[in-house]
Amino acid sequence: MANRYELNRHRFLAVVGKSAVVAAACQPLFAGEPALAAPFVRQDIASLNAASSQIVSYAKAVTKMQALPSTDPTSWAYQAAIHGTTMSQALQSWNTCEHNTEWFWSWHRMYLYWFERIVRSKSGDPSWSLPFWAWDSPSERYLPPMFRNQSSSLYLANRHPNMNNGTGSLSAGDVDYSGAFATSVYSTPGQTGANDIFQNTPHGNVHVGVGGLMASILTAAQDPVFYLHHANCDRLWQVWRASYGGIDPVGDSTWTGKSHTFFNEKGQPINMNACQILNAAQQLNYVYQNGPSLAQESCSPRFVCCIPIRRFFPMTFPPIPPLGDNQVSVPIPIPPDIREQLLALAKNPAQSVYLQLEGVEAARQPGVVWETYLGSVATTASDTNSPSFVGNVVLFGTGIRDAMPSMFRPAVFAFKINRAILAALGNSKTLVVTFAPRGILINGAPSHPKVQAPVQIGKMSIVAETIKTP
Ligand SMILES: [Cu+2]
Repeated sequence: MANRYELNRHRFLAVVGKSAVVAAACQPLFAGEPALAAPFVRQDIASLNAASSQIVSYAKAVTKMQALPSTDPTSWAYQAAIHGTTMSQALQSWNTCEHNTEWFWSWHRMYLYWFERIVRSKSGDPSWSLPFWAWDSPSERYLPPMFRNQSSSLYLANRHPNMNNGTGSLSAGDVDYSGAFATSVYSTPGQTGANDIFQNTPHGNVHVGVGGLMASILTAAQDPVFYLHHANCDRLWQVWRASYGGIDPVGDSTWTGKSHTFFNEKGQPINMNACQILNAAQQLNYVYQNGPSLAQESCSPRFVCCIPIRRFFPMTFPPIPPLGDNQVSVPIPIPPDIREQLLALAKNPAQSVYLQLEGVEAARQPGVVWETYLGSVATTASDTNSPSFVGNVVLFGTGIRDAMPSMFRPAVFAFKINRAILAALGNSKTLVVTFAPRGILINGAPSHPKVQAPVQIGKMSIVAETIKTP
């Protein structure tokens, strides 16, 4: 089984320039296949309806795949088990999803690519492409209606009932990817890269918000909407790259060298590495509707790695009570000299100051997320637009004891707090961290479902990080 939880093997991978050269290692997968037609366009689900061929063909393929035995690599059960499964057998590639590793974005791109080819084949629709659920758009926070139609194979009873009945929606804070996109660094050991932060918010929040099977890594990929959620995560990877000049962290031999195994539409195993998927349009022959156009990226070893300079502030942090049904606020006294340093660092765009939480875990999926605020006083109202909102404590890929117990490791969160420090510390000698549990929005208002399992936070710290490039 792949060692998918190699926390210590995260690399510092930075976006460093725009001199794209297509290296020999980045040949399209299609070499030897007939010449490619125009790329497939993955469409926004909001531009489709129940009669669209993308929806009709998907539903048809799901039905066909669900009828196949779980030992068939092209079956619904087998495909879902590649991500995670509660079944006790260990067939090839089962339980190999990458979460809270540097391969999160790259592994899921490969996974969707082969899934899409299998669906195209099973549906008999050669033009089929996987739609994406653009939950980041304010008009798409509800579960897409085609997935709520009980007579469709795209419906699944095992979801949050309000998501299924159309009254439940994700909140703006659930899908706020500004924290992840604030950095041009791909992945770091302290989990401060875009790939790292994105896995929690928005990615994890959408899993928890849809609820039911989607809320556990062992069962998430059994929900047909999983693949549309991840298509949006994949699209946002492109958006992030485009926002920093269109290039990617390549050349790191650990990241590019790791091989993952999937199956093609004939059920044959295919090995892939990150060099083969970096350029979706050129190598995988798909683009996103209204997606950013990207410079081609190569896997040449030209990337400049960077040295993280991390500095922990010696302060006394009070113990954090377990996070349960009630809001928890923790005051942190800030010594005068550290206060001056933090204010100076927070103003410096080259410095990132993080509130770091380590050893975060729960016995099972809590079923809520904790909006996290940092201010001069405890936060009393949910306002994820306020400068004191720093992120969400959300458990999905790590930190849940009953999901993959043999592979368990606690979750780590790094919330960038530059803005919050400037807003809070000017007139205060204390910073107050507030954890406020929130469910999805129901009829537009925050809900407060019972927390299914309290969350323990082992350690809190404040750390400043500079990325030094040679
Ligand atoms: Cu996911």
